[in-house]
Formats: sequence, structure tokens, C-alpha cells
Amino acid sequence: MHESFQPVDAALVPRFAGVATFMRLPLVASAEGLDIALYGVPWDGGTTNRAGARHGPREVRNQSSLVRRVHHVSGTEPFSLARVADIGDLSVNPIDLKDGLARIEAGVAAIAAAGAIPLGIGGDHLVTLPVLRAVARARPVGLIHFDAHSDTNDTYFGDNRYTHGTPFRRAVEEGLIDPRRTVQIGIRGSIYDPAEHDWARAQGMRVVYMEEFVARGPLEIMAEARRIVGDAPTYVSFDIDSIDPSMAPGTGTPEIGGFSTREAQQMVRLLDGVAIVGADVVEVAPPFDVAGLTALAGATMAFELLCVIARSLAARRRAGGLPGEP
Ligand SMILES: [Mn+2]
Repeated sequence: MHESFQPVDAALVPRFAGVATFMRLPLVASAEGLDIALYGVPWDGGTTNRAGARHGPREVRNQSSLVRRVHHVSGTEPFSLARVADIGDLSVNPIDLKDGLARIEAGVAAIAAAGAIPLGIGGDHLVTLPVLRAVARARPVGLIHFDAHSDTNDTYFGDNRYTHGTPFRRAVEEGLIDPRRTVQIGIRGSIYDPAEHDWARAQGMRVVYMEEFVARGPLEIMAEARRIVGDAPTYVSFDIDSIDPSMAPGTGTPEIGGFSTREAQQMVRLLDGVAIVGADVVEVAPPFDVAGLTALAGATMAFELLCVIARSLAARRRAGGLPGEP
């Protein structure tokens, strides 16, 4: 067991000083020796409308200087439970979609090969497809997906199959996620076609509209989500547009009527016990942000995810392994 990395102590060095890294952790060259690797994906080549998520990682790093060491509800100290660091941004290509996806996949494959759990900061939601290609290469994973949109459309602008509106359709087709172990929460807003969500449901994906979330509440919805994914390896994808644009305006495709930041935090805390093999926070688009609110929400959700991942990892170690993993 390596010595853990701790964030820079804000009682010694003020939060506004120094070079920004995720949660003021050390910046390291690779995921070797890490339990959890925080990485950025400065890429929005899949964005169909308001571009800008390529600037997400840098601004989330800036706002994440507000994160402290201990989770105030669960008491989790993620930086002591696990060896966590910022491995920087993955290599991307802003003008070549296929090459961009290949580079992201290679970057996350290197994290997985090092035995670390990837916790990514996007980037637009298409980023999750190459990430899944890297972490679900051996077997399909379950998926808990917070979003205003199902992101299971087929094509855009002709026959373009790779946009931030299509990653989870591709992921099902490529056998990366098990649709019967997939739940999408917070879906809302006008749609292209009355049958838009039929494809997802026909695959067995559970689509929870925002209205159902409001009627049933986070405890019930997350209990169902945990039942759906079960004990087996599961990926968690958090699109910042699941949060209401009054609290997270800086995003590519805002939809009113979303989660409060408080509800989003509560739901991620209820992931406790899920066998998380990777997670991301995507679609923070700083050019549309106000006062850094969206980047702060993204940084805080990443901390919430980090805490449940670190707890899950510690529990997994105590139990001697992860069900379904070698
Ligand atoms: Mn999305």
C-alpha cells in the first residue's frame, strides 16, 4: 500500500494560490500506483449545439479548490481511504472526432491497466463512449446515468452516429453496457419524436422521467436504481445538465425543471455500496457559466462520487474482491 496523497492544506496555503489541480491533489504523470485517478477530457467534438465543454476540466479544477478533505455527512475521508491524484488531461484532438475518441479510449485504457478506477471530468457526453470502451472491454457493465436527456438517439445531421446525443445507444450496440442493468434518472424536456425513448425502453433500460422522480423521491428512486444494477460492476455517469439550469447554467443543452444541487448530492450519496468501476461528470461548459456555479457544482459532484467510490473500494478490499471481477 502506497502512502496516500493529501490535498494542499488550505490552512497553510490559501485556496486561490498555486496551480489548480483537481481538489488540490498532486499532479502525477500516470495512474500507476493510484487507486482512483482523476483525469480531465478537454473535448467537445460531439456537441450538437452550444460548444464549450472542452473548457470544463480547467474550470472544474479551479472551482475544486473549495473541496475539503472530509465528507460532512458520511465522514468519509476519500484521500485517506484511497490513493487519489490528478493525472492531468487526456490527449485529445479537437478537429478529428474519430481520432479524439481513439485517444480518449487509449487514455482510459492506460488508467484501467494501472489498476486505478477512472473518475473523469468532461468534456461533452460523447466522452463516456470511449471511456466505456476502455472499462467495459471484458464484459458489459451496469450504468447509473443522471441526465436531462436519454442520449440514446441514433444519428444527427445525416448519418453521423457519434454525438453527445448518441453515446448510450452506441454503448448498448457495442455490448459495453447491459441495458437491463441501466437506469437513466432525471430525463425531461421536449423531444424530437413521441417514440424517442422507446428504443431505450425496448432494450430494457429503465428511464425515470423527472416527474416520476418528483413524485416518488430520491430514496425510492435510488433504491430501485441499486436493485437494477445489483452487485456487479457498474459505471456512473453524471451529466451536469441533470441539475436545473438556475443552479447549473453553464452547459450545452440546458433543460428547466431539473434536480436541485442538493437532490443531486443526496442521490449520489445513495450510491453507497454500488460496485463502481468508473464514473464521470460531463457537460460543464464554462463559456455559458455564471460566477463559476456550474463548475462548482461539477467539482462538488465529483467529490461526492469520489467519496462513494473510495468507500466502495475499501469495502471491496475488506470483502476480498469485487463480484464479477477477476
Ligand atoms: Mn448527456
